[in-house]
Amino acid sequence: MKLRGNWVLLTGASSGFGAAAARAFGAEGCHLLLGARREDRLAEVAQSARAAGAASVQHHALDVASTNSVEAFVSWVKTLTDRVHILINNAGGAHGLDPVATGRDEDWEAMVQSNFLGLLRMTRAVLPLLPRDAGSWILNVGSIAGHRGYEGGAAYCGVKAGERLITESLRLELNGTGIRVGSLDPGMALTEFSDVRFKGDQERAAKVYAGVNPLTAEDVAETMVWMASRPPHVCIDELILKPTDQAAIHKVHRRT
Ligand code: NDP
Ligand code: 8X3
Repeated sequence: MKLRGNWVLLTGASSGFGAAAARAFGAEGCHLLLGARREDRLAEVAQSARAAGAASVQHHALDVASTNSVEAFVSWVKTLTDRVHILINNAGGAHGLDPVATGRDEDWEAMVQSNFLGLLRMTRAVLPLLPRDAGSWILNVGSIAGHRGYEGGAAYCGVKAGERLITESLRLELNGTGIRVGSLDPGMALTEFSDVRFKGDQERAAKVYAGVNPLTAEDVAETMVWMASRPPHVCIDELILKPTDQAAIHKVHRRT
């Protein structure tokens, strides 16, 4: 289906997948509603999405870890449109790579708040705006970390596994409404993900991708557009997207 003229709401639009998705949906002629905490970055992304061909681009501060912020954001959305055809729940990320034995409350809480509760809060708030029987979408960003645990990943893997089950539960709850619900679960992708996980330690972040050809944010954004543009009777329930170099979460081919 053509996406031109659709209203697309993107969380976590200030960098990585969200920023690339703003440009990709913009190039399809969509109206864009962008949210994240860093408004200066949102303004830059908005400019590049306009240049890519978006029908309109608006942005507003959003912290998905706060119900008040989510409600304020959606009130703002309602001043611009009475419908959102595509909700992309992308905001989130990992904080730390500590084993459970030395894990920190603030890291765990940040991961639960953004990846898990943020997804629930945004979906609850936007659901009344999603058209019924019109091929609309709730597209959640999961991870291969939600399919398999790894050392140091307990909380992150846990919240991403939770994302898969929220997605499945929502699909059951919304059956018969025409609203599609799916999960896009990428593997290793070069974004600000590891900078955030390692709290700005860029050397440590760079090591994650050393000698590997990771996914790019654009690879992920292109896949979002492909999922969203399937005919209305087609729902991609779950899609795993990995770099060829990453055969499994632990099995990564490195050239160095
Ligand atoms: P980035 O760090 O580049 O982007 C994360 C985005 O999420 C930023 O726009 C950030 O904006 C936003 N965000 C984080 N917390 C909040 C919050 N509380 N409220 C609102 N926005 C928030 O990483 P990616 O683009 O890689 O990550 C996007 C999603 O993809 C995440 O859910 C991540 O877990 C997932 N993912 C990433 C993979 C990877 O290897 N890169 C692989 C698989 C999944 P701001 O800080 O301005 O609020
Ligand atoms: C990000 C992928 O493997 O770093 O979700 O957890 S991984």
